Parts: sequence; C-alpha cells; structure tokens
Amino acid sequence: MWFGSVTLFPEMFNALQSGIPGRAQAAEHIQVQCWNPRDFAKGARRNVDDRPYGGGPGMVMMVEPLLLAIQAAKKTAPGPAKVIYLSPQGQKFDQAAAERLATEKSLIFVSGRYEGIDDRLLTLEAGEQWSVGDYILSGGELAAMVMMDAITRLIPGTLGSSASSRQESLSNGLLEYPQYTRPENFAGLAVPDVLLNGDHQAIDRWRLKASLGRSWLQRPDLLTGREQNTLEALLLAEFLQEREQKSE
Ligand code: 4H6
Repeated sequence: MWFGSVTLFPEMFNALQSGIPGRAQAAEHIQVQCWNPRDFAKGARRNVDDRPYGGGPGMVMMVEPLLLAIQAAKKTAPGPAKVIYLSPQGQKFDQAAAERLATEKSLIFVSGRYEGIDDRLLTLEAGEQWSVGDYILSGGELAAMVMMDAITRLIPGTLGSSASSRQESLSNGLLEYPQYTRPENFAGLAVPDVLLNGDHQAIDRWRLKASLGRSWLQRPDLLTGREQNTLEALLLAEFLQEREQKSE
C-alpha cells in the first residue's frame, strides 16, 4: 500500500518508523511519502494561510498550495489514489472502514492546520472526509497516522503470524479477554487457575466468557447490534452469576 501525506509537518510522520508500521516500511509492505504545501506556495513569503473571509478568529489554509501538493502526490502514486481529508466533520473511522480502505492501492491523506481548509478544496478535489473521533486536534496529522497504522495492520505480511491469528480471534466484535504473564502471583493477585492447567477447550471457554463479560460491562453497545449464539448466551449468564456471587 502506498500512503501519500499532504502536510505542513512532514517530520511528524517519522513516528511511523517505529514498531509495526516501521517494520512494514522496511519490508516495503507500505510506503509513506510526504508533500509539503509550503513547497508549492507562491510569493517571497510562501504563505500557506490567510485570514477568513467574513472575519473571525484565526487563519484558514489557502486552497492553491494544498491543491498543487495533492496533484504532485497523485502523479507519484502508483495508480489512481483515493484522497482522504481528516476532519472533525468526517465519517467516523472504525475497524470496518480500515478493512475497506486496506483494499486500496494508494491513499493520499490531507492534514489541515490553523482553523481548517478553504472549503473550495473539497469541491475541486473529490475525496472522502474521515474523523478518528469526536474531539478536536491541532491538525489532521495524528488522525492520518491513526488511520495509516490501523490500515497497515490489515495488509498481509505486516503482522507476525502470532499477532495475525490473534487479530482474527478479536474481529468477533467483542472486547479482548484479560492477559497474564509471569509471575503466577503478584501483589497477592493470582493468575486464574484455568489458564495454568493446559486444558485448551476450558481456556477458550473462559476467554470467550471474559470477552462477553467485559463487553457487557464496559461496551454494552457492542452486544446490542450483535447476533448471540446459545453458547455465548450461556457464558454471559455464567459471567453475570459469578460476578453476583463475588459481590455477595
Ligand atoms: C480540518 C478542518 C481531524 C482539519 C479543521 C482533524 C480532529 C480530527 C482540522 C481542523 C482535526 C478528527 C484545525 C479545526 C484546528 C480545529 C484539523 N481535528 N481543525 N477528529 N483538526 O479526526 O482547529
């Protein structure tokens, strides 16, 4: 997958040189290339922002330097590229969106700064607007990197085999089950017995029960939209009963 990034702060994208995205870049599963609108700005001052028409506080990103940077990125992209604007007004990014976008060959992420972008850019350059959540960031860069990271993990070969099989087990729409490693006892807290005796059927059952229980407690919205089979209904009932007993 080829990622283009249109940004006034290209150095921020060095963060993707660490961890899984870093390894994916080294192995050329992904490529990240940045374009700075400043390099396409006109005049001695190379301005990329200006005051908003109609007045008001702050500055707005000018359309021309952004448009030229996107056009340059498109020329370098291997094949047709989808343009993505990061914005608080975008569609909410989630795992399903990551899965869809992971099937594209090239994506160009456009990160706004200041109070936002001249709206004519969105008219001139068709694309999709995405938001990583209902909060305001100082710029689109961190949102772009969130999307790039989530998409990278879905590209075959980017995760080790252990992580990729685990990822599949988690795409059941539930929260993760709790994990433990050595030591067996710490600060008076023991690892649950079932995880120590090597009965893999019992372990799978315990983990599914814990996933259902956590989801019910912390993210009930995950369960409402979801088909539940008889085993899951039984395990959730068991979880709630055991929780009741503990609190007595
Ligand atoms: C476009 C328009 C994405 C981009 C305005 C971007 C949150 C998200 C930005 C702005 C972003 C998200 C500039 C408006 C700073 C507020 C960049 N914030 N802003 N949730 N900010 O995905 O001022």
